[in-house]
Amino acid sequence: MNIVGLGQAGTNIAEILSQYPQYNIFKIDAGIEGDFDFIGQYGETEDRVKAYSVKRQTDPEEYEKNVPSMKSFFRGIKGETLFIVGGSGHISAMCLRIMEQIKDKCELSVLYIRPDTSLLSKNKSLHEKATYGILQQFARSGLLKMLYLVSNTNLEKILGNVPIIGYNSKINELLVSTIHMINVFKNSEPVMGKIEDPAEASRIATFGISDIEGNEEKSFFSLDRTKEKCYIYSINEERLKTEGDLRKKIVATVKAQAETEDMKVSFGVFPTNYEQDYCYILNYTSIIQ
Ligand SMILES: Nc1nc2c(ncn2[C@@H]2O[C@H](COP(=O)(O)OP(=O)(O)OP(=O)(O)O)[C@@H](O)[C@H]2O)c(=O)[nH]1
Ligand SMILES: [Mg+2]
Repeated sequence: MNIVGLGQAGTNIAEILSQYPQYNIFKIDAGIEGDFDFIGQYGETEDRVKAYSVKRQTDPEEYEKNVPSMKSFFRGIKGETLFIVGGSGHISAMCLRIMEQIKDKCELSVLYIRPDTSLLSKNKSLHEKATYGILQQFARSGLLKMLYLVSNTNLEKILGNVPIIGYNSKINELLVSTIHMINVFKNSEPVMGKIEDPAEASRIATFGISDIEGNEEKSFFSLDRTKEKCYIYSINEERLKTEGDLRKKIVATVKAQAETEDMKVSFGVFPTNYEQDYCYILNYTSIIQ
């Protein structure tokens, strides 16, 4: 899977994902690793991690006007690609023009990091709203396979108190471990259930986590009108073999959701060697947020 990270939020998250061998990483930002136009391959992970330093501009309009041809940077890119961008950053104005250069070669999804909008200046807030709106239109019209929305405010709430120094890395770690585990399980065989693909029209999504009992679902974005849901249970293999009531618990959670909220629900149960059990959740809707 390819990961394209744009701007500070995008490149930070891409960097954490680079620890896993499953991903080819493309980082794009102003002034990363020197001021060359094209840095090329570097670092321990060599050919899996590439970085592109773009010229710093003073406003979003200039970034949008000055998108270089990135043909050689993206050479050979194909298949599933996740484009990660933080809203409100000036450089995010490049995102559509960059996506245009790769959309015919790969299956493109976007992970949109929504900043705490109450902290933004008026200009940044307008810019953020525009990007947020356009990406949703793109998703709705089928130009994106999926638009994943994630809110920094929600991530912070899930973690509880997050210190100022290391704030971004803390919330990024929660996000990255969730995305990565979901990817791993999507490519594994469940011992029970099946991860269903969402309907064609459901192209706006978010992630969530919960305990195995399904007591409290914590969503990475407060999605309005979730239409489809998938529960991905990551459970210690020994417990899967020995605990008689696990099956009942899982079926009860899934049924309760399907009945009370009238939505399509699927689930998959996956054995792991981890001591701690988790439930990861995918929420989908077709409704513009
Ligand atoms: N989750 C997360 N959010 C971040 C991170 N870094 C920045 N953000 C948020 O993303 C928003 C966009 O900021 P940046 O990513 O710094 O901006 P940029 O994309 O580099 O764009 P410029 O304005 O051109 O520097 C900010 O409001 C931050 O709250 C990060 O590592 N993780
Ligand atoms: Mg920046």
